[in-house]
Amino acid sequence: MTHEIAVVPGDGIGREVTPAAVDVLSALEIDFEFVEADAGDAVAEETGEALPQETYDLAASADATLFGAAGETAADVILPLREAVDSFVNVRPAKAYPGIDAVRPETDLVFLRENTEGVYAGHEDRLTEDVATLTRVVTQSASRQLAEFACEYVSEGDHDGFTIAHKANVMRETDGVFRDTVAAVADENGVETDEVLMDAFATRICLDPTQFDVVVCPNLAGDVLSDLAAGLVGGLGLLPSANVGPERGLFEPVHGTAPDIAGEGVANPAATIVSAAMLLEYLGYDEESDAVHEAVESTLENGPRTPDLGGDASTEDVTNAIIDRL
Ligand code: GGG
Repeated sequence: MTHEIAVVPGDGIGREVTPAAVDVLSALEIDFEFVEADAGDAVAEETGEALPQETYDLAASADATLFGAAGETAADVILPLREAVDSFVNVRPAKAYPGIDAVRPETDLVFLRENTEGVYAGHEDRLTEDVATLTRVVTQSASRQLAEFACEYVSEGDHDGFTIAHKANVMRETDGVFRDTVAAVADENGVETDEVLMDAFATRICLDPTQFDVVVCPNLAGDVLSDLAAGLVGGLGLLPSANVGPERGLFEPVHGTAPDIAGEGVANPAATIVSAAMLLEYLGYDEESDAVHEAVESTLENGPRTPDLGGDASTEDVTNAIIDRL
């Protein structure tokens, strides 16, 4: 069976780390057909359109999409691409790896981030030169879908329950709906939960990340808190993500375009390659997914490493080392 994989490198280091992940997937004995498509700042400059219709259609029909990074046009690229695959949750594991210098080497968290609404729903207005507004959308239906996924996630994995991170003491209506709906679904499913205010959560994971395991959060909170967790484990070059939908998914590193190092060939490909391992698991290739995870872990521990992790290796050196270990 052939799996069609849409490959959308985007901008900046997305153009370096995405081909690296494709090389790793190509090294496996799985019948993939990779179809590359444009999106992002460069194509927007050329054509006026950050996300060409054919790229959207490809993501909407391919078995899975591998995405790199979006820059200035992130809202016009990544949000519609997540919609194209009907993704309702962004799974962002943040764990420290052996041998990597981390602020909190004991970190092992998974963020389950709501992926369709909140302040990323796109309802922003410029009313006057002085005043800009943003409408935050939270629905019971999206919160329920996320919570059902979270219940299944913790039941299938080795997790006791999950934490709901919110700010319902201030955003009483929107985060009230979020917190109450997620807690009710967990209750219906016999899954244990606790809750934490998201600002307190930010402090607590810096002091002791072992207090938490699986964290269910609204859209913006998941984006910000997972980047904070990246700082605890050694940097954004290490965090993968899976945008999961009922029938397809989009897999991307948490990092952006890193314009300061783009084009130098030294971007850390680990986050994108682990995202590709999540793609393998999504398609049912558990053994191959484990093998990629192990090859990445071993390479992070033993080298070579890119400069963000204190090494002097190139993206290509690291990718080849991972492929050799597969
Ligand atoms: N590959 C991740 C990426 O391109 N990040 C840029 C960004 O701004 N993302 C916002 C988001 O993840 O919602």
